[in-house]
Amino acid sequence: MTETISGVEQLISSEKDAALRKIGEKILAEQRISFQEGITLFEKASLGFAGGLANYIREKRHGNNTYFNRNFHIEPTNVCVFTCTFCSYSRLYKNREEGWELSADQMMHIVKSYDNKPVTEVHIVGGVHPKLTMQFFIDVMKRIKEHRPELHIKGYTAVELDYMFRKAKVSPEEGMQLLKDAGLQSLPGGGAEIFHPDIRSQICHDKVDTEGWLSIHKAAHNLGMHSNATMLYGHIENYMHRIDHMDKLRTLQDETGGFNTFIPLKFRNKNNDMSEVPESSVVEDMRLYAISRLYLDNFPHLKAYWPMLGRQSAQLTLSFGVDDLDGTIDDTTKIYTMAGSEEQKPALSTAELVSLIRQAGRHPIERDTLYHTIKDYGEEDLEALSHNPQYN
Ligand code: V47
Ligand code: SF4
Repeated sequence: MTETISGVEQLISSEKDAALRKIGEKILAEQRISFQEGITLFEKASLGFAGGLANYIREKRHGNNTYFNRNFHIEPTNVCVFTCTFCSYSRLYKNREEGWELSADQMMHIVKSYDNKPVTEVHIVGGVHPKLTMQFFIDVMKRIKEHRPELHIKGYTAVELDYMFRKAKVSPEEGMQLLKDAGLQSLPGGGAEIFHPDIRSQICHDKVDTEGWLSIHKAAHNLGMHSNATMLYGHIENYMHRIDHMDKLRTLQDETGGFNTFIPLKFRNKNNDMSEVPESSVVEDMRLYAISRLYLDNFPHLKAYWPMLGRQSAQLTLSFGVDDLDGTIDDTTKIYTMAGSEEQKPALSTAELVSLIRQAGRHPIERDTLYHTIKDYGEEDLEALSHNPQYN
């Protein structure tokens, strides 16, 4: 498991391709790789080569530590004005009787159902309902904060925010300040998909564009908030589109330093308008994680979202650059279940998540949203943990 410097030197020197050897040497020397070198990695690097380098970087930054948090999700609605072709989850407003819409009281009911549980974060993300206003979400967040002030609110993708801000006729800067004042603390990474216009115009032509997505995250960063960034991969994009996406994120991160985590999201093809597009192989998934770790040299963390990848693939990613497995999630998240993930009931207790990380030879650390350590589970007795109701 542990990637030693001599092991990586050997990996690089035994590589037959000169361009890859050069990239390997740059990475070893902590030099940034170029756009073209990112593409070369996708075109030529074997899983072993990309993975070995990514694991070296991952261990240099985080050692054996693997982070997770204890969170729960609220999906206020799956009614959505947009028509992303990959989405299995949303229902148009005209078909809203097939979907769901939670009232503020129903959202508070979910929050209160966690009253005696040691969760640290609520993740709020959903469709873009034409009747839910910014004021509605401001009121809900104020109620959450009144009820449980220490609960970190990570909420609303740039897609939801862009729509809210436009309807409320406020700029991203003004809107973000209002939401921050109401209790919003960080942004999830959704809605990024693929930034390149050739792909964006085909898979999500009507929602926030690339500039809009980036400017909303920039506005949040400028207010001292942190955010994540995703990339929906493994459909009709090519290697250049992937690197273009990461390059835009790397550039903004150089400017603001506000991103915590990059989260590649594997396209799942059930029940959507892209069902004819085959899903990527596990080998391609792992190469993608590894190359992301190498390209995004200024992102502190790389996350595998286990409800979408499945538990075994998520364990495997821990050897390909990933240092974070998101959280303990109950079965309240529907977005991947509906898109065909293996995880039809995505719920893992803390004891199960700790055990999954330990089985992969890593050291589990419970973190808060901003990656402060809450508890080190390296030496914890798993048997005792699995019988303790606080961890189940
Ligand atoms: O933007 C939709 C993706 C995202 C499919 O920040 C799909 O911690 C695969 O934002 N196949 C929303 N993916 C989810 C999201 C998120 C998830 C986990 C963690 C965080 C975080 C954020 O879900 C969308 C889209 O890219 N998605 N449909 C699909 N068929
Ligand atoms: Fe709406 Fe998000 Fe689905 Fe697109 S991915 S249709 S924005 S819920």
